[in-house]
Amino acid sequence: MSNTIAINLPDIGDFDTVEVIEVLVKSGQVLKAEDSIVTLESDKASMEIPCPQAGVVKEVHIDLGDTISQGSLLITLETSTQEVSTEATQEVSTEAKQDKTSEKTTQDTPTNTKTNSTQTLSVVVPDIGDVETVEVIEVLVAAGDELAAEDSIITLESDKASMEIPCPNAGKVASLSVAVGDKIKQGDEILQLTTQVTTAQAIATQAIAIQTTSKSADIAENLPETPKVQTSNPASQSASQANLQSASQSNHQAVVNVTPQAEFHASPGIRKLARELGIDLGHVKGTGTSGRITGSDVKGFVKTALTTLASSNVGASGLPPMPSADYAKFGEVETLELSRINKLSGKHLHACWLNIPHVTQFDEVNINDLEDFRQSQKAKGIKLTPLVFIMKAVAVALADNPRFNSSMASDNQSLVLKKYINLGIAVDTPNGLMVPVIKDVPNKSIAQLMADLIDVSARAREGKLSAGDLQGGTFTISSLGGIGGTQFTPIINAPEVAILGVSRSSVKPIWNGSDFEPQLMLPLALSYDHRVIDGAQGARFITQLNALLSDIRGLL
Ligand code: CAO
Repeated sequence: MSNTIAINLPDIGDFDTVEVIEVLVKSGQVLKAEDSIVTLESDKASMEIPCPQAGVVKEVHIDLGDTISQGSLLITLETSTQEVSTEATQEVSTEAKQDKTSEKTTQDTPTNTKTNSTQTLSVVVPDIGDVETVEVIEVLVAAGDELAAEDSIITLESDKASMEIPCPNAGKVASLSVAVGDKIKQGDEILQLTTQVTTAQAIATQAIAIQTTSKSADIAENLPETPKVQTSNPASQSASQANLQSASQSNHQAVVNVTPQAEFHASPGIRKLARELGIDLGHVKGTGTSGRITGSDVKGFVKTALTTLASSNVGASGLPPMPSADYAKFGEVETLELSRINKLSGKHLHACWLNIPHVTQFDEVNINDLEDFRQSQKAKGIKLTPLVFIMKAVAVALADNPRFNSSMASDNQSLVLKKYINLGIAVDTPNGLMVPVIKDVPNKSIAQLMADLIDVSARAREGKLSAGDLQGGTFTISSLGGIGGTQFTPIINAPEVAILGVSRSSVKPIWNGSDFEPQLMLPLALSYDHRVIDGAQGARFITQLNALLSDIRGLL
């Protein structure tokens, strides 16, 4: 025999009215006792209302956005008050197909399910996908624990992913069959669970059987994807151990297969958590009642994503890592530990190179006049290298082109223009590259700059630079002119936006309009951040440098 009962909103505490923010059931849907019917939200909290009894939803009486209060009719539920029997199955099944002529509506409260007896069930490992055996890395329950359906019981880990296994039923843990470190597979027993067998639960089993035999289209549409339950002995009086094992397995299959991407059920708290973590819940498989997404599902999703990322062929930068090789296979090798400076500067240079869209603009400067002047000073015992003239020229060009003396604001939406000009000078030291900063360059003479350069480069090589010597730069010059090479592309020293590379000058035949003349040409390479500096601005900057260095009278 079956009844149609009304499920009303129970006492919800201090709230007079609450809003329906999610309807979790549909007409024809099979519910177990405690399955959530609706999510409600007041200005202070949100809550899910569970169904007090198992059965099949006959009609849903609420809609999204409804404002309801204690006693409001939520759903009508077809259920049975009889002991489960084959006849009962037939009877309810017939009613389900026949448009229900003899309905009896009774009021119900969340506490009126009847307890008949207890039974001990074996909870086993469900279908866990492609993996053969997995390791138990966490046992989340102990003998004697009272569990709600869907409480996580163990965490399993394969080489690809980790997953929490939910308990298919509510009950008390009678004994544990696994321990941390065990290797287990699908079908292995996890624990023994003592459950209360209620009339409602027995009916739920029957209801699944009814759905299986019914040809009704609207009921078929709501069939849970639990083929193993459907094919297991549906007419038995109480759920056998085999049935529950199947239920557990198919429950997991439902988790894998059922939830459509666009439709998912999750409480506001879980939705908020997902928003904070930037997770699209459409990709998370729900393991809660009716496929609801639980906190464990979200955590599991994140864990799996991180594990997959870590085990995938992708480095932290998002780039594929370089393959490692066994160099010793081909001959003798020696391993040389990188210096602390190598490690630090390497990390910084890598970040700069990856983060900044670099453009390098080249030019050659005729420095015949500069060289004549330099040699004349040398003859007087005054040492001046080309670099100090370059520093002076750069300071003038920076003053005229403030974008080159700027940094991108941290939100990448504006530029911080610096009203001071401090030049970082790359210095080659036995321990690696260092970049001391020579401050206030526009206000220093060529001679003073030379003295500063000698001082900082000496201290850099002796490891005697202070933290202050390395800070406050606005633009960097890297000069390899004393060593050699024709050109190179310097890496911008972020947060600066440009850098000048200087290579070794050499005498070249330059066409003067009628003849080739030997001229001393100095190669320059200007790398700039293309987010900050346009190509035309880069070309103008290097052209101005060229003019200043070709005719040094403006610098002296
Ligand atoms: N073309 C031709 N000759 C040059 C030159 C150039 N562009 N630049 C310097 N020289 C000459 C100098 O005039 C000097 O010769 P004289 O004694 O006859 O005048 C000689 O080369 C050596 O100069 P220097 O290198 O000692 O002095 P500097 O002022 O040019 O440079 C410093 C100083 C500290 C920048 C330099 O010693 C240095 O360490 N350079 C390496 C920078 C570096 O490693 N950059 C790469 C960074 S990215 O890895």
